[in-house]
Amino acid sequence: MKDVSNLDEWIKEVAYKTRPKNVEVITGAPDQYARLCNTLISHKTFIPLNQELRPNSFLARSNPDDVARVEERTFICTNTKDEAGPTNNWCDPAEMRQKLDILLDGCMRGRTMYVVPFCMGPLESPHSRFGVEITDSAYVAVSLYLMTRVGDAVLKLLINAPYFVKCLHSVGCPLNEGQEDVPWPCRTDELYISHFPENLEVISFGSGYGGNALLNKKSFALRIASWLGLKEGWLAEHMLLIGVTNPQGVKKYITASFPSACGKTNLAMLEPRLPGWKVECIGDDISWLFWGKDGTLRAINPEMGFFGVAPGTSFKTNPVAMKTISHDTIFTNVGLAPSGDVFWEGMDSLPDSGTNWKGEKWTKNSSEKAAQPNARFTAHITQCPTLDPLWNDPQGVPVSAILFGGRRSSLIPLVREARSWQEGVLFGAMMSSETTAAAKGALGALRHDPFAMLPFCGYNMGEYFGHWLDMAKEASHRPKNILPKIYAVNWFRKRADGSFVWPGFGDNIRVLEWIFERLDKNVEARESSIGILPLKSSFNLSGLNCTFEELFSFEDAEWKGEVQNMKKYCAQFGDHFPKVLLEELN
Ligand code: OXD
Ligand code: MN
Repeated sequence: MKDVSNLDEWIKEVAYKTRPKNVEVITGAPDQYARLCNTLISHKTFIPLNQELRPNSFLARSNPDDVARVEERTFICTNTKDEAGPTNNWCDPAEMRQKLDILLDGCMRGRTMYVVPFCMGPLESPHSRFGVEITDSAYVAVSLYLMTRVGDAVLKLLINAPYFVKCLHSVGCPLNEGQEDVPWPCRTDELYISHFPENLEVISFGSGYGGNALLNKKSFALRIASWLGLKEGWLAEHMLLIGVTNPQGVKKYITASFPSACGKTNLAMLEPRLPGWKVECIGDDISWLFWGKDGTLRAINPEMGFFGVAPGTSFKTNPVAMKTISHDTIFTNVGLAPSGDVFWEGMDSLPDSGTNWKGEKWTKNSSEKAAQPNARFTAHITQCPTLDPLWNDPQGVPVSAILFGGRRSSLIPLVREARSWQEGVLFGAMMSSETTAAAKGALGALRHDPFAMLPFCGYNMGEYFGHWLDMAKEASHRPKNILPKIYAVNWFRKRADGSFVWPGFGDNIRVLEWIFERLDKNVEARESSIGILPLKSSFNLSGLNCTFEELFSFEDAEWKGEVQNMKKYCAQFGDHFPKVLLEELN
């Protein structure tokens, strides 16, 4: 009962401080979801879409300043700066609490405070973890309905859980008596996304955007969970999770880690362009990896929905996503067609005119984009037509291969295999990628993004590398001493004229085909200074408009530059950087 009183006390404490007009607990009932959507329509946050074309779906337009994750306002408030490490913004927890205390004082006045009990992972799984988000945003509450397991069923289990993560969110815009609300309240001038790992607590103030406000996702399932994983011996990763079946009917599970907006959703929903292959989806963004009773490394998707990037999604690039979002979907910051349906750049066909994401008139000759480049769709995982039968299995699925990738226009070959777990960890640590619209800031700038976790690691990244290495030590004590094989991939090499060499999307199955063959020891390969590479004779490029050399050739001298660069990067971690990784790099 300790935790119930804890929860009760916390809810009362937050309500006393923030002074909402009323408090509503999310039960998980469909009629509550429908009522909240109606509330959002009446506040003009939601525009209902054409019921015939896009049933039970809505368009939300954010404040134009609140469209992406804000990394410079994201803080890891560990007791010491060293625990947060050099790649996180650190703030002393007491100092941060003092600042937030002032901002939170009365911040929910005139609004409803929603209390959302949620479970990350299958209910009844020993690998799942619980949280409660308190928020004054109905948009956040309904998004959590689609993204996460919420409500009474969760609350019953949460009561007996050893702990839960406290997630407090406010848009920071109290309403005076009689004051009319705006469709998208936010305070981007006073933004704080603050994490207190030692207290299992997140406080987010000022933004309504998904990555800053849906605290179950990046804040809990990556930042706090990575910290929990370090303490408890598991991994919380920015990874998709798929089941891949070859034409002979052999199935393997694969995870892949790419930075934000680099194709995780597309790979998770891949429709193979090779006959006889099947890819089934468990998750498109986050995986939790742990040791199964049988000694294999296993994974679950802690989430239960997609929060995907809309622009670029089409029946050509990702038909499975298009089917997933054909109904019961919340769209944020896309265009609105005269038909009452949504549209965005890169869709199969665009209307001649419509309304852009800011609610302004748009025509196909407009210089401005119809959709904000980080426009999103939010939909429940069960709407995915290629959902894997084991998506909700409490024991997770065994992982055979782990892929690390980034957006690199040169140097990095299409695929290579690590000779050992240690070299694989180095592949992850050396990831760098050209930046995308998922976070506020410059686009296309090359930055180190180890394991695609740069904005999401809740503790010192040097220690995180060590934790990955330790997973292999752990494996040696298990009944089956097997670890997944690790691969580095890059779909984004460009030619001198700026065109992509690799067709990507459904043809990425060719890379998975080679990985399958390698896992089954069916194919020879070539050792090189940067890992194991395919032989030209055994990599399937038939029917494609690119050459093996364009995809795989590299200059040792250029790679030396990459290594030097990495050495400089490692230096910032000081003693926290594992020595064995440095040896591996040398
Ligand atoms: C996301 C992100 O929203 O990585 O998944 O930014
Ligand atoms: Mn992501």
